[in-house]
Amino acid sequence: MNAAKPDPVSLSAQRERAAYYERIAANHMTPLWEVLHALVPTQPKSPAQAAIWRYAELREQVLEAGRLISAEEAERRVLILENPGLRGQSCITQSLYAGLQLILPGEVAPAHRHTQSALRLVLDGEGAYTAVDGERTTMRRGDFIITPSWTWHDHGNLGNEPVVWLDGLDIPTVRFLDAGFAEKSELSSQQALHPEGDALARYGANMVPVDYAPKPADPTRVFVYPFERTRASLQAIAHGASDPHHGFKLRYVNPATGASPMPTIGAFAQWLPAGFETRPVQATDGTVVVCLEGSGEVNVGYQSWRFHESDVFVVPSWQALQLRADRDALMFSFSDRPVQQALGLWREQRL
Ligand code: GTQ
Repeated sequence: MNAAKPDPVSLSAQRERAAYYERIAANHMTPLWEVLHALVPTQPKSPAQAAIWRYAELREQVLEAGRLISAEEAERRVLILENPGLRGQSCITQSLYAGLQLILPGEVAPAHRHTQSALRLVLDGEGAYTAVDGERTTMRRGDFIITPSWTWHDHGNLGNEPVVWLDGLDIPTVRFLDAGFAEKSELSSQQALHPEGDALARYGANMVPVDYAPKPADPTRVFVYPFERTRASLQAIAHGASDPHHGFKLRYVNPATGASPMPTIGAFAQWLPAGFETRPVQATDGTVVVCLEGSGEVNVGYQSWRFHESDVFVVPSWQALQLRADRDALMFSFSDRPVQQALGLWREQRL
C-alpha cells in the first residue's frame, strides 16, 4: 500500500508492452499486472451505487404498468429496481435483484417454479395472496413471504384494490453460477393441498412435525413471517438495551435450524425509536433496506436522503450506513449475508 512507486516507464517500453499484449491477446491471454489491483482490491470497491426509490414518487408509474400489460401476459408484472451503477444488468446489488410487483383485482400471476429464491415484502393494498407448494397465504402490509428455490408459486388478487409488493431474488447470484432452471405449471393457479396457516402451525410455532429432520442448508417450510409477530417482537425488545450501531435489530431465521430462511438471502427487521441515531457501520453484504413505518434520514457513504414509508434504498458493500429516525421507524432489509458467511467472507466494521 505504501510501497515505493516503480520508475516511470519509457515511451518505447510502453509501446513494446502494448504490442506484446496484442500478440498474446490472439491466444486469449492478458497480463495480470495491468489488472492485479482491481482484481485484488485492498478493500471492496463496488460498482454498485447507493440509491433510493421513493414509493410516493413511483406509485403512479407502477400502477400505469397495470394499464399496459396484464399479469397473465407479463407472467410477472414487475418494475425492476436497477442500481444506477449496474444499468442493464437487472440487479440492485451485484448479487441481488429487486422489483416492485403489481397485481390488480381479479388477476393471477400463473404458477411457475425456478431455482432462484424469492422474497416478497408487501407494501401497498390488501386482498392478494401468494401460494407456495400448495398453500396460500393472504398478503398483508409488512408480511415477509418467501418462495424458496424450486417451490411452485403463483399470486392472485381476490380483493378490490391494486396490490404492490417488493420482490427480492437471488437472480444475479444464480446467473453468476449458471445454475438457472425454470418451468411453468399446466395449472395457472395451484390446487390447494393444505389449508391456509398449515405451514406456520407445523413449522412456525417452536415445534416441528415429529419426524422432520431438515438438512442444514434446507430453506424453512415457514413461508410467511407475519408482520404483526415481527412488530410485536421489536416493540417488546425496544424496552431493553439498544445496540449503538443497529438500534433494535433481529434477523429472520429458519426456526428449525437457526440459519437464514433461504440459503442465499438473509433478512432483517429493525426498530429505531424516534430520535435514535445509529453509529455508522459498514459491512461486505450490499443491502436493500425498506422503511415499513416512520421516517428519518439515512447516510450512505457521503450521500444522505430523507426516507418515508415504503421507500427502498440500497447500501453497497462496504459503504458506511447511518440511520436517524425522526418518528419511530421500522426497517426491513435483505442481503446476501448468509452466502458470504458460508464462504467465510462476511465482515462488519463498526465505526
Ligand atoms: O414472482 O415469481 O420479480 O419469477 C422476478 C421473477 C418475481 C415471481 C420477480 C419472478 C417473480
